[in-house]
Amino acid sequence: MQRHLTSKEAFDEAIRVIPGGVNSPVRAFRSVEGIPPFIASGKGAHITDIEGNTYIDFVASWGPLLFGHAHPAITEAIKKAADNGTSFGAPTLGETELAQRIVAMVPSIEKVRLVNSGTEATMSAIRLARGFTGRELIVKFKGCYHGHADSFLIAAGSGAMTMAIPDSGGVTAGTARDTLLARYNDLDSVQKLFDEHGSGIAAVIVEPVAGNMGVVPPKNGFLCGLRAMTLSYGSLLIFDEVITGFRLSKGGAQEYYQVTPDLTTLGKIIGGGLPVGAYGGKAEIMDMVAPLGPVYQAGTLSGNPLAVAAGLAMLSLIEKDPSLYLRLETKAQRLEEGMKRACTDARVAAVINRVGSMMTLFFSEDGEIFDYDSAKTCDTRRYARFFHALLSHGVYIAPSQFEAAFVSDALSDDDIAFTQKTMAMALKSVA
Ligand code: KE4
Repeated sequence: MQRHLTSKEAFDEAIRVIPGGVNSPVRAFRSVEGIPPFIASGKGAHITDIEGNTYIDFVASWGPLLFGHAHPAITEAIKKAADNGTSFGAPTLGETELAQRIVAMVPSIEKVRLVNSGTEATMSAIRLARGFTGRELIVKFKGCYHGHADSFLIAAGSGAMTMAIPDSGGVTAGTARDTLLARYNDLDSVQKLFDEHGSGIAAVIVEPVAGNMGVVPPKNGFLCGLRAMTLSYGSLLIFDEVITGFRLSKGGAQEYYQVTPDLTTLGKIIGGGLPVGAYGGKAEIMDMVAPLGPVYQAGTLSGNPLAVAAGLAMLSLIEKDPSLYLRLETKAQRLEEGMKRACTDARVAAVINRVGSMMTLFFSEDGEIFDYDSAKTCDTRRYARFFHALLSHGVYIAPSQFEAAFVSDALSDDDIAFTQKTMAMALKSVA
């Protein structure tokens, strides 16, 4: 029986039994304050909360929903799979087909292992890099977020940055010691680490387009510089494409920028909204993974038939739609241009970073946001006011300055026009 609660009542109830009332911190609206709407349903580019309010959704479950909510091809595939059983803990044909499709679409991947989240993918990828190279140190970039495995919660982005706990409690000094920090878009900071630790560095892991300090694109030469440096020191280059995979192009950021990593981690879009992650790369490296090799990794629900069915439906939608990325680019470009005009009209100092269908409006006077330190100069209080002005008028963007807004193919011309009008109003209200 459907209970008629307000989101406030629902949140109060959730808080009594779930830490912070949410199952992932960024959903709690801590940095923008206020009560998070409890969502009842989604369809296309729109979501509806339990009070019946509707929103144009630019969070899109933080990236998976390239075609919007409840796409019929995806929901039908899940329903059909469910009728045959939800999990077997044994190999299924669907897993092989999904792996074959990923191998065919992602340039660097010759073999791939399916897991259940982006975090599982990245933590397995660095364990594999350590096992393959026999080295212990990992390089990550301040402000990049690779999920919540201990090795990554050092100067982490996304919710850790939002909550001002980039170095999480509970991560041991020993673990932190094996994670070296560099500055995004600063090859010299990476060179310095290689000069000092070169022969001990197993891998450099990077978001090829950072999405977790807000969207920060790689500067010209940054990614190919990392490729050259890791090759010269015998370290692996890991592209964390949990966000960018299948979002920036069929082959993700590595195809978009023509830089081929040794390992790639995937998530979000490949599950079509269900829990799927994956890590893959050269067969020579992947063959080190159990049961073939000595690097252990496992998962009860890895390759789950429902999640695989959703992923196969999602990749089919992508593969049979040659104009998809052009449409996404056109929609996102129109939004960006509208936002720029509205910032000028409202005389609000802002920086808009966009790559394809992922973007962030930064409230910064600095003119350029290119790494963690520049992102941290943003006026998060003004962002919070902007966020609520939009939310109260039916536009739902990320409840944090340090996240991305995602454009889905379900966004209509009317949605874009409404969003531009609402953003213009919201920017005037925070000027
Ligand atoms: P998950 O474990 O949350 O599936 O994936 C971790 C992850 C790994 N790599 C990148 C580049 C990621 O962006 C993520 C997760 N992204 C965040 C949003 N920026 C998930 C949202 C949340 O934490 O609730």
